[in-house]
Amino acid sequence: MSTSKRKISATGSTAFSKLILKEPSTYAAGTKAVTVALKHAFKEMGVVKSLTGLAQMNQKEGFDCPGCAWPDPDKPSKIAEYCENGAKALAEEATNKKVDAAFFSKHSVEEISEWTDYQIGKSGRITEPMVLYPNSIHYQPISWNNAYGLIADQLHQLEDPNEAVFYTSGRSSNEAAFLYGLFIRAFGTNNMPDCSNMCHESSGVALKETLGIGKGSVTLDDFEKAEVIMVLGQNPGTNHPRMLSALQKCKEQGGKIISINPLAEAGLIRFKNPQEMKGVIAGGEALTDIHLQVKINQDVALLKAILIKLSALDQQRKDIFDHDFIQTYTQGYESFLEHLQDFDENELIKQSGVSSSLIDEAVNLLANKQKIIICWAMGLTQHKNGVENIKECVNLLLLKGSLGKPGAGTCPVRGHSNVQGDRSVGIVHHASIAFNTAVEKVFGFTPPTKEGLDTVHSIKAMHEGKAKVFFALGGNFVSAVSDTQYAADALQNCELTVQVSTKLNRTHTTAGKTSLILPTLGRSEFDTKNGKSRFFTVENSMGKVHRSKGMLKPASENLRSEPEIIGNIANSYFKGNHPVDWLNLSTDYTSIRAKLQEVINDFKGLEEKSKGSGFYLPNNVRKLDFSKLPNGKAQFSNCSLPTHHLQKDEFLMMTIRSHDQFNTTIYGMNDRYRGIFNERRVVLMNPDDIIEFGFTPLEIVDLTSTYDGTTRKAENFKIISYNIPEGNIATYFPETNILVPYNHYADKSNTPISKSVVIKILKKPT
Ligand SMILES: Nc1nc2c(c(=O)[nH]1)N[C@H]1C(S)=C(S)[C@@H](COP(=O)(O)OP(=O)(O)OC[C@H]3O[C@@H](n4cnc5c(=O)[nH]c(N)nc54)[C@H](O)[C@@H]3O)O[C@H]1N2
Ligand SMILES: Nc1nc2c(c(=O)[nH]1)N[C@H]1C(S)=C(S)[C@@H](COP(=O)(O)OP(=O)(O)OC[C@H]3O[C@@H](n4cnc5c(=O)[nH]c(N)nc54)[C@H](O)[C@@H]3O)O[C@H]1N2
Ligand SMILES: [Mo]
Repeated sequence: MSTSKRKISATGSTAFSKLILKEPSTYAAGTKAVTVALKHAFKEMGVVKSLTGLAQMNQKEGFDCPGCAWPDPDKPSKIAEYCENGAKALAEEATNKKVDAAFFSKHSVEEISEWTDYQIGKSGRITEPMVLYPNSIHYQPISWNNAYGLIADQLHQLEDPNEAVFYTSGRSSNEAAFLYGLFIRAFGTNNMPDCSNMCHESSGVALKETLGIGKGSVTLDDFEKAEVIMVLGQNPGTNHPRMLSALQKCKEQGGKIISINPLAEAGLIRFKNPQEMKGVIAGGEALTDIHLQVKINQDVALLKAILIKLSALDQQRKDIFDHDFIQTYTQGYESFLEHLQDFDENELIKQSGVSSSLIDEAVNLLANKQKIIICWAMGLTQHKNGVENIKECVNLLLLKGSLGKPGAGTCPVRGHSNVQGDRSVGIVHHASIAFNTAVEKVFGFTPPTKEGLDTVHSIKAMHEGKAKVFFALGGNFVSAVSDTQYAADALQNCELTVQVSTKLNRTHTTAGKTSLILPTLGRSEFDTKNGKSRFFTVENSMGKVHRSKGMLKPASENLRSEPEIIGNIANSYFKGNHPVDWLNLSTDYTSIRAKLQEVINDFKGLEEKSKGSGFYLPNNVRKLDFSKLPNGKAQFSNCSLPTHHLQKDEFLMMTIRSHDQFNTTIYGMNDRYRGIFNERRVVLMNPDDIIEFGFTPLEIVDLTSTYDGTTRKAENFKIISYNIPEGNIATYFPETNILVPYNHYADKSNTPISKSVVIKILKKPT
């Protein structure tokens, strides 16, 4: 099998910049956040565009923030509803820097691949369609029509539609994603790897099996009404800063917050609301009441210890658990209690790494409260037992009857701004029979039923030459997935790789023999056709669907919207020989919405209902309707403890985000709240471990991981002494993705084990 012969670096430069360390911050946001936000915005977009853009973001008639999926308040807001990192996300998209034909004739893909992700990202917005031909190392311009034709030809050459994979990253609108899924099914495959496979898939699987819907149950209002909010494995100060205002509201109403995290993340400790004078003037507000510094991947041990203690209290008092709720709505309670008896409380506590007295504090708080919300993110999902981590959280909510009432419920905090919408409208590699039947009825073709490939299996298929065309609607596949070198080889094996992108990224360099970059409009930009402006819809983390309409001048006149690109590819492929009118759908988003609501009943009335602050999609948990589950009941789960057999010199590593990045897009080189400036190649290590293993702070080391006899290596990291449990290590994603084995992932959800990678730290040869 031949691979493309280009000399591509899968990871880019491993050189250091100039590390500066300060004390970690004890609070998030404050006026500093506003200054930093504006500085980023002015630098990338200029003053006028910044002020216009930021004023429109997350407002009723404006566009949805391209950052995270945290919802906007239901009541209209006069003040700017954005955060520092939302402003950075906008600045990154609306940057004035351009990547055009001249850029590509100056820089070969071989050269670009040697740059860091930061340098690649800062090159700017792609302005015209580009093609990289076999044996060439320079992208060159191609017309849109020739690009569509090239893709159609290559797809026709495949022996089987399952030789193509179609990736989605969660920024695409509902309309784009629906049309994309439709084309992929019409083409004949379910190979739809999606960024959620690496993200909240574990949440989706766990929630669906226990509660009957793969989404959370709370709305923003519930935050004000909650008595206790637990935040596990999430760093909202950086990744969902607007969530801090919701936590603040909970506190103002007398609610309490328990955070469970190996790190004392600044955003969870104290918050100075940059939108309120009192936050600016006073020292901010304490958020977390009890911080349980759990060891990496010991959440089940910790939760079980809490549940055993609660259960003991309930035996005495009989009113700790909500027995009416358990009786009426759940199944498996007795078996669950029996299962708890298999565990030794002291062993669990020891394993969790948290002191018994702190656990007691949490237990006492939870014992007397009924309105509990549990929030979580990647710290729970990206482990081998990711699904069970979440099921254990559901157990706690079921015991307390904390579902389907105000101030209580599940809150998986989503990542990409429309990742949840993309899944709702059909980006799934195993569609239901009902969905396929509806597609057939509405569009007149029969979708394939064979389960498709998810992310990890797509990489393997490309590596083995079983998949030959890779298509991506957004994202930066090679840097986002595990096992960077393996993934780079896999992509370069392909006959054709196509990326619909806004900005230059590493995956454009790890190209197939032929490769296309199709530049698309960003969310913040005007989308017009025949002089008429178009809007699209998105779904936030709490299942609310609303409109989004770009307001800024597009980065180039030669950009196409995502639905237009998809519709034209489909039209080129089918050459009019298909029941779907692809061109009409690609230009008229209203007609996409009309079809979408016909296929998926939950979207009935989408056109009208998406106006203003939008509408909530149906959610059975909110109504305590578990009729689709076995015996019509919510399910208790008996979860086992994760096992890690570490050698004395091995550590458990979590790969996390710095404050200055959005996934693989690196906004800047600082991680302000953690006190780490101007460097990303760092290893956060417990001070006692540093001494015990004979290292010194700031020592330069290499990291290795060995799975199934294969050793992977990431070079050049500086050790930083940090408040993290012994035996645990933190590094930044994507620099250490090269150490994450592609074939080790969560049971049932197949999410890579990016938060529990077994590594060794090697001294540099002297
Ligand atoms: N600014 C910004 N916003 C973003 C993103 C971004 O990159 N930048 N990414 C978006 C996306 S796609 C997503 S999915 C979310 C990600 O949002 P997060 O999940 O908050 O992101 P991570 O940095 O991966 O942080 C994981 C947190 O879990 C903790 N953790 C790790 N392992 C464990 C564990 O075993 N147990 C527990 N209890 N905690 C653990 C870490 O210390 C860290 O605080 O944010 C979204 N929003
Ligand atoms: N080790 C490790 N790996 C991880 C994670 C981790 O915590 N640790 N997190 C995982 C998670 S949670 C996720 S969600 C994935 C993220 O994986 P991806 O979604 O694949 O990665 P992003 O970095 O968000 O993608 C950025 C690229 O998207 C393109 N883009 C931006 N906006 C648009 C748009 O509007 N339209 C189009 N077409 N393109 C656009 C730009 O070209 C940009 O370069 O990474 C996963 N990988
Ligand atoms: Mo994500």
